[in-house]
Amino acid sequence: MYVCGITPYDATHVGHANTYVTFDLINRVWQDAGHDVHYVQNVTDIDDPLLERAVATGQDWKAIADRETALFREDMEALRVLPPKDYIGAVESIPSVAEYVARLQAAGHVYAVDSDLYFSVTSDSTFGSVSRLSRDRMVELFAERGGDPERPGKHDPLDCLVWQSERPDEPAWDTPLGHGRPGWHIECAAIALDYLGMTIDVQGGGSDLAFPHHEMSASEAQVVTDEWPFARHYVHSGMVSWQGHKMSKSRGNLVFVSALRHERVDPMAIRLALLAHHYRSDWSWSPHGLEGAQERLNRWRAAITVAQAPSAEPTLARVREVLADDLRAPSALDAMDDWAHSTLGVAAAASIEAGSYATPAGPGGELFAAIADSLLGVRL
Ligand code: 5CA
Ligand code: ZN
Repeated sequence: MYVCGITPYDATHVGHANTYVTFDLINRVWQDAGHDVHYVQNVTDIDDPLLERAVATGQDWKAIADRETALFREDMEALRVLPPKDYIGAVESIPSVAEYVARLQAAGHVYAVDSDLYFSVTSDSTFGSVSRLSRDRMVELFAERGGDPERPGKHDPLDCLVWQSERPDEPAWDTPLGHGRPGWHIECAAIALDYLGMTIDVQGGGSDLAFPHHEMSASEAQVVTDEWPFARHYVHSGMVSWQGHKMSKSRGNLVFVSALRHERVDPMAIRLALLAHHYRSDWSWSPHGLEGAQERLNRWRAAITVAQAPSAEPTLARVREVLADDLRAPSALDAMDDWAHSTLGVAAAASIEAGSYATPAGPGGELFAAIADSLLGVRL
């Protein structure tokens, strides 16, 4: 599984967290089923937004990337997101990217516009099969999401940049392609090919990456290897909004995971607030949802301390069943609630204080805590 990582120019918000918790759930479900999961994630530690933030704040782009990447890893650890086996930066991948671009160029699939290099999307006869959008919609989204359909000299408006020659006051690396830096999509194609190879089971990210990012990466990988498909499944998690708009660093309507942690919000409550939504749905963050998640966490923690708790075996079977069915996390939480509810009784559940980690008092509680921990990533 290859999951697109952050561009580290600002802190991790709950939208990002929702995406990484989604893929963490896939990782956990696979591991629970006995698979040996090879999980790879990149970090886009050089790209336009990072350089723009550096200019705007007078900081060094590398210092921003290092700081925000470290904070992301801390946030993920707090949310109990299992780390990928390989966590790879764009900068360290530049020699490899340059090699793939050179191979594409030698085979006639890359051409120059001024001194920048572009990938011809028509060289992949299956181009468009990831996002399945109309051409008009593709052109529209390409312009919105970092592409340059209008640039003169391109053979097709959708052709994407694979190598950008050095610009004044911007970092550049010396490669056989010249002095410059990689385009975005080829970064993920190269890292996925280097660490996983063709064909991966899941290429993942938020739904805003379906086009152009995953479409372009897949085409580049397919053309350079002459194999198909790049991924068996493209899995896209829904967008989390706040104040009426998709949470985005460029708009600034953000709820940061680190800010919630500083307010002493239990990261396990944040995780439960995310898991209460099916991964493909778009939804709006709300303090109310977080309160509900904290109450649920309190109930579960209280329930495992009940000595005479019933067996949680049927709960385990149910949680496995609903997660195997299109990753229905909300139904998994319902199944957990049923056990907690019958263990506690409604009246007692209402009066539980927020607490820290609870200790199971019997075998029912022990199994319940183990399901929460290993399958859902929620430590009770
Ligand atoms: N570095 C690239 C991927 S190679 C990138 O898209 N970085 S990002 O920092 O902009 O986003 C990181 C991940 O969070 C992506 O999978 C993106 O789809 C997801 N994401 C961004 N905003 C939201 C949001 N509001 N809700 C849910 N997921 C989001
Ligand atoms: Zn990516």
